[in-house]
Parts: sequence; structure tokens; C-alpha cells
Amino acid sequence: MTAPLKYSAEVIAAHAAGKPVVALESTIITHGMPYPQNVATAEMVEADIRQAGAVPATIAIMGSHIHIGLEPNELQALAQAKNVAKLSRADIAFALATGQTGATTVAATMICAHLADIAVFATGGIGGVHRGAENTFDISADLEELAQTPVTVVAAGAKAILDIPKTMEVLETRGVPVIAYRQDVLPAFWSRTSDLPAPLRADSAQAIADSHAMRAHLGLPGGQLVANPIPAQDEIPADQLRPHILQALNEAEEQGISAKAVTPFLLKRIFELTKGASLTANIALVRNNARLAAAIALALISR
Ligand code: PSU
Ligand code: MN
Repeated sequence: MTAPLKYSAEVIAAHAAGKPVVALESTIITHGMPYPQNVATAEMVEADIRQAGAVPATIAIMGSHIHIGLEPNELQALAQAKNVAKLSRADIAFALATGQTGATTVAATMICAHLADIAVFATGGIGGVHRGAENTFDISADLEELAQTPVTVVAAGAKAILDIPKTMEVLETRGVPVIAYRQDVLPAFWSRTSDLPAPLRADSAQAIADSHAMRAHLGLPGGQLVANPIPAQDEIPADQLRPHILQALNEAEEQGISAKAVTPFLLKRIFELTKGASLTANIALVRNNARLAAAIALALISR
């Protein structure tokens, strides 16, 4: 039995023509942004990838199939559906076996992209080590996935809702290259810079593609995390966000939010507390990541 993959018409054509494909996750659509900005963003991000010369494949699980690329009506339906499951590595086989509709996290999207032979994936932010993880043990499965599945993931750094130094320690221990794009410090999602030095730096999409290919030659399992700074005109100063992040974290603790619910709760509260400013920046950085991911996918294919 092979994996139940279902390709969009556009991705089938891309494979036939030898065009590069960029994977996109769907949890950002269902659990990371409110309707209707979620679907508008998903459409813009797909358009950005096309304009950069690659083909987008938004990944989700519906009707006992892993969809590699969603048709426009499928994207609309997913973005508006209520009670969509958030699927990570632990959940995808069960969702397929039971016919549950689900959106894929970074971890699950990496697994599905690799099954479909897609090497590059663009998102906003990855999951990581949560603040207080020494008590809650809340560490995203995204980190383990980066350690074992050979997909290059383009994100804007980790969000300040996480414990970023601990997240970086786990990635180092698990052998995941973290490559900042065109700067020496790690970007911090809504801000271009942080206090942390980047472990690695690349100044071109080609360098990132070459490193991806070299890992395969060496037989190293796992992917790469590319940390791409948000465009300067879209960044929000860290000082401005800090009180809102702290308030959201306090509320999550008071309300006993745990497990899968933590990240969506924090994203929603920060959106509300910043009166939408966090979302505007989030949209800009995802689009920026999509353009870099397309360039990496093109560089990989023309090697
Ligand atoms: N971080 C963001 N935006 C997101 C997510 C994380 O800035 O939308 C989503 C991604 O799908 C990521 C998931 O894979 O949340 C991580 O969830 P958890 O922390 O439960 O592993
Ligand atoms: Mn978690």
C-alpha cells in the first residue's frame, strides 16, 4: 500500500514539467489566523510563489487523503470549516484512517511534503520550546521533525511566545542547522533582530540549496531551518509587543490552556491585544518567506 496522496492539478502539471514545488502548511490557515484574512493570505502566498517561478502545494488532510496542493474551492472550504483538527506527527495516520478533516502543522507538513518529494516548505513561525517547559514539558513536535525529515523550512525565526534560547539549544542538540538569511543574528519573527547570534548565515538561496543537497550526500537525516527576517517596513519593535505577549502568556496559565491549544490561544490573544497589528506583520513575513522558499526550490532544481 502506498501513502494516500492526492495532488492538485497544478502540482501534477508542475511535476510533469519539472517545475519546482514549494509546500505550505494549513494550520496557519485554520488555527493561526482569523477568517477571512486567513484565506486571503493563503491565496496571496500561493500567488507569490507562482510569481517567483515555482508552484505552491498547500497541504491538508481531507476525505482520507493527504492533499498535496488544494484546489481553490478546497482552500475556501478549509478556511471556513469549523472544528478542523490540528494534526501533528502523532495525528496524521489516525486522521486518514478515520476520515477526519485536519490541518497540518509544520511537523505534519514536513512529513507529507517529503512523501510527495517536495524539498522546500514556507511558513511563518515554527513551534518550539514553550516558556515554562521545565514544568510543562511543552516542546513542539516541530523540533523533532526538523531533526529527522529532510525538508528545508523557511520561517521568520521563532516567536517570543516561546523560550527562544531553549528552542535553539534543542535544535543544536538534535543536529538541525539554523541558517539566518543575510544577517548574523537570529530574526525574532515580528522583529528583524534578536539578541541571539545565528548559528549559521547564508547570503543566497543557492547556498541554502547547496547545503540541503550536501546533507543528502552525507546521508544526514533531518532538514534545515532557514530564519528569514521580516521586511524592514513591516517589523514591529519588540518593546511594543512585549506587554501583550506577557499578558497572553499569563491568561493562558490562568485559564489552564494546555497541549495543542496553547499556540493557537496565544496567537489569537496577541492578535486581539495588538488590534490586528500582529496579523499584518505576520502576513508580510509569510509572503517574504514564500518568495525565499521559491528561490531555494529553483536553485535546488537547477543544480
Ligand atoms: N507559530 C506561529 N504560527 C503558527 C504556528 C506556530 O507563529 O501558525 C502553528 C504551526 O502550524 C506550528 C504549530 O507547526 O503552530 C505548532 O504547534 P505546537 O506548538 O502545538 O506544536
Ligand atoms: Mn505543544
